[in-house]
Amino acid sequence: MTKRRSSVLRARIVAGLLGFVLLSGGCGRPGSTGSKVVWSDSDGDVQGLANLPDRPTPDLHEVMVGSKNGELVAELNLENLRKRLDYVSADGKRYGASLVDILLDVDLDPATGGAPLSLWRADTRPTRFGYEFRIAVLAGFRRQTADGGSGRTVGDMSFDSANQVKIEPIITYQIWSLGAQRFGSKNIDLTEADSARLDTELAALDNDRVRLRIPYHYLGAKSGGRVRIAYLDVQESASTESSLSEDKTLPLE
Ligand SMILES: [Ca+2]
Ligand SMILES: [Ca+2]
Repeated sequence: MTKRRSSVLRARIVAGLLGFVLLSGGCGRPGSTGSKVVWSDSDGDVQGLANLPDRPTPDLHEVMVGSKNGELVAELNLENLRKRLDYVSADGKRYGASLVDILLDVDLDPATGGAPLSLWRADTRPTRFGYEFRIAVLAGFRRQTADGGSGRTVGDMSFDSANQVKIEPIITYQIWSLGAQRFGSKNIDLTEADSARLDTELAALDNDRVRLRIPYHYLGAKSGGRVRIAYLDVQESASTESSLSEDKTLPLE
C-alpha cells in the first residue's frame, strides 16, 4: 500500500514537473516555439513631426502573435494610439497612422519570399529576408459627410474633419505578398466578402490595444505547420532594419 501510494505520488510529481516544463516553453524566447510568441518593444523610441509637435505618436510597447482555430491572432499595445486618433490639428485635420508590419515566413525558408519595400536600398537586398507576407496594420477612420458621402482614411493619411457628420476610429490590415525583387510586393486579392471583414470582425480597436485575426487560408498556410515571424516598428522607422524585431517561430495550431 505504502509502496503503491508512493509510486502514485511519484507519478504526480513527474506529471507536475512535466507540466511546468511545457508551460515554461513557448513563452516567446528567441527560437522557442509555443502557441504564442511575445515581444516587448522599447518605450520612447518614436519621434513626432517637427511641424506638428503636439500630434501624439503611437509608441509600440508589446506585440503578441498566437495561433488557434485556423487563425493567427495578433495583439498590439501602442501607447498614445487612441490619443492620436482623437487628435485634431489647429487646421481641423485628423490623422491615421501606419502602425506595424507583421512579417511572416510561412515556409521557414530564408531563400523564398522577400522583405518590405521600405527596407530596400537602391538595388541592395535587405540583410533580413525570406518573408512571404507583410501584414500592414493601419489605424484610421470610417466617416460620413453631411451630403451623404462616406469614405475611409487609413494609414499615413489625413482628412479635413469639417463637414463630417460621423467619424469612427478603426483598425484594419492589408496583406502584401513579398518577392525576391525590390518591387516584388503586391497586395493580395481577397474576395469582396473577405475584404469587408478586414476592418470589422477581423480587426478591433480597444483604446490603445489592437486585436487582429488572420485566417491561415489567406496565407496559404495550414494547421500543423510553423511560421517564422518578425515585426517592423513603422512608427519608429519604416526604412531601417534596426526597427525590425528578432524572429520567433510559432506553431500553427
Ligand atoms: Ca516602442
Ligand atoms: Ca520564406
